Amino acid sequence: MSHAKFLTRCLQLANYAKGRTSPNPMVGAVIVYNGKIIGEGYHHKAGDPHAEVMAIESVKDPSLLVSSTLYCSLEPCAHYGKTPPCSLLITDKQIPKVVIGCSDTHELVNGQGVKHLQSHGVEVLFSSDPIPFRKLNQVFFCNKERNRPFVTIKWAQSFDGYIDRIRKINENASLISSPLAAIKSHQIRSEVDGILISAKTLNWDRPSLSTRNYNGTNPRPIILVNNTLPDSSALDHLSVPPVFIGNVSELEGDKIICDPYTIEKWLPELLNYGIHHVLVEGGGQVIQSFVDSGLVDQWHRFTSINSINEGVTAPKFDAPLTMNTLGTDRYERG
Ligand code: AOF
Ligand code: ZN
Repeated sequence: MSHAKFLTRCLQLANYAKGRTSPNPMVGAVIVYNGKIIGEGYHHKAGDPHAEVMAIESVKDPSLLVSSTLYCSLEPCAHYGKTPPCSLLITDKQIPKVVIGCSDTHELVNGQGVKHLQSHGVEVLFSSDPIPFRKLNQVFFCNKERNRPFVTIKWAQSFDGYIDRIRKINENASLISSPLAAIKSHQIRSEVDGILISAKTLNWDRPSLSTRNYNGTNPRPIILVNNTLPDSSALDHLSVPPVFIGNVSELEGDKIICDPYTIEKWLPELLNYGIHHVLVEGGGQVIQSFVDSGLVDQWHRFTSINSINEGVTAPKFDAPLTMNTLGTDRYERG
């Protein structure tokens, strides 16, 4: 019997709620009797029942549960949060076997779910490959295990390695990547909770930081203030009110007052603003300082076919070469 097949179905189910479960993980569960799926469920959003509950409730003939196997993409929880513990429901229903994609490293679960199941005589197996299950909830695991938001960096560079030409303030930024890359980059924006740029980039580029080329929610702008203060007219262009970071006591609005250069000190505080995943968009120095601090979890790079001969150098980033194309650009990610 193939555990992999049913665990893959759990991943598929979990993904139905992509982008809607934060701060909770995406989780899918299936119940199998005699090699056939008799129940399925997934966690729809924080506060709603967990995947295991949805799967158990979907079974038409509950008398089969005592002879079934429950597959779930994440270790069943063991704590009373917004909902009661799934591991307790599993033992109450006398389900004899559970197959798990990966452990839940939430401090209140972290092996306690498995312990409860095993101490009640449930046979517990783990997937031989936890990676796809860890990857599914990489933001959640980063938040729980590193106590900070997951960090993605993204930039477009010319063929000869520049992210911008040399320009005067109020001259429009050069469009380096192709229109398809613009759609892709707004999709990337739609998957994060916050976009971080420096006040200098804000003043120069006057971005809206919206997802207008893609159907998605606009993330919260995060403005890193070091020497330059943000212009109020540039702030007016933003589609959502920002959070300021730095020595910013005089600025109105949400703010984290700190030394902006010690990223690891203020980054965790973004979690208090519901920012679990942050996209660092620029400028180049800000991206580089995240790279240098070892705080990059994921990256996207668009490389154009055009050279611009001089300009602002792209972040130096040691990434393996892959060759994907998007429109006329090379698109690499990792
Ligand atoms: C599961 N199955 O489908 C999910 C789990 O506040 P609560 O009660 O919703 O608990 C949230 C925590 O439960 C979350 O941080 C994570 O550790 C776990 N999520 N567990 O057994 C699920 N979504
Ligand atoms: Zn649960």
